[in-house]
Amino acid sequence: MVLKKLSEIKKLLDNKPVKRLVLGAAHDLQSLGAVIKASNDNIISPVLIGDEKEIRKIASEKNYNLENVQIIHEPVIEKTSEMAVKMVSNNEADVLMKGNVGTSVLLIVVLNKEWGLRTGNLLSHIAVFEVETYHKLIAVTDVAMNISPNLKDKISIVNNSVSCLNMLGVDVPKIAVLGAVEMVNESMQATLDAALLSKMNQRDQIKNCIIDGPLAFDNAISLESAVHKGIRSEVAGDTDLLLMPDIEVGNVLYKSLVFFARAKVASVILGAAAPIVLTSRSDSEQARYDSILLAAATAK
Ligand code: COD
Repeated sequence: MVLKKLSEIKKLLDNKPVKRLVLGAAHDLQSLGAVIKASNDNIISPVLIGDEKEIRKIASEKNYNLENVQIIHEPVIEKTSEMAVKMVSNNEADVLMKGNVGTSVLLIVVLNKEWGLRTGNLLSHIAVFEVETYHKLIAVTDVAMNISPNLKDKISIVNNSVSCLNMLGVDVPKIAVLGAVEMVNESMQATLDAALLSKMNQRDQIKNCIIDGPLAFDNAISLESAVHKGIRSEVAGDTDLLLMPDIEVGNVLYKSLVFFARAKVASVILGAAAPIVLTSRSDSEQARYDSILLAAATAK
């Protein structure tokens, strides 16, 4: 199955149980809007943790109905992340969502050794884009969690992403490992990692996907561009997942797609005990709603 639009993820949730989502630091206009919409659409049943007065103020300004929404009053923002994470580790929630709190603040709480959401896997971020000029959804990783992944980390990031894409109906994802060039250059670590990942995939050390790299961005997404450069590749022009060299490149691509290309995006942290919706401050309410869809589709 090939999905072209993020809204199609909703179909994957038909006949599946409604997921319990906990939103920490819930006094956040856009997150609250997305959560209420997803609740009204029967995708999630939400629990909001935060300053109840603030939450109700936003809701009344926006005319949100909080009648069927559980609110846990906690005015100290720092405590809300801990409470939300503990709800997930106690199996009282299926999805964690970041509200009005910094990304690294929440991630540090998630990684707490005693009661955090570690599973022994590397946690990684995936962003799934709907770009008008591309023929299917395309995912990008890691643009928000792992700062400078090494080869071992990249293998884990690939495995996390493959499981996520499988749940979106992509059985054998095509993965382009990006570099600045498509030739191996011993001075560019990204090209060395890409070549190793491709060979490991050929030898079945990394399974259930087709990996090619190094590929430059243009050959990864355009067959014409690959042919023009004489590159023979099963992945070129039909990529499902772009594996980024590091967080800087990934984050710039993410923002370029959203702001220049007006792409829609859904994103989630994978590899933890439950999916984590971790949108950034500049993400729209729609992006937050689509991220909830993605998290619900990938939750156990
Ligand atoms: N998966 C599993 N465990 C991890 C991961 C991971 N991805 N990252 C760190 N850990 C574990 C380590 O094994 C260690 O036990 C502990 O957590 C601390 O590790 P450090 O010291 O390397 O990590 P921290 O605490 O300094 O930072 C972890 C963050 C995730 C907070 C850090 O990597 C970070 O700030 N990432 C970028 C977040 C960000 O600013 N994104 C914004 C983009 S919008």
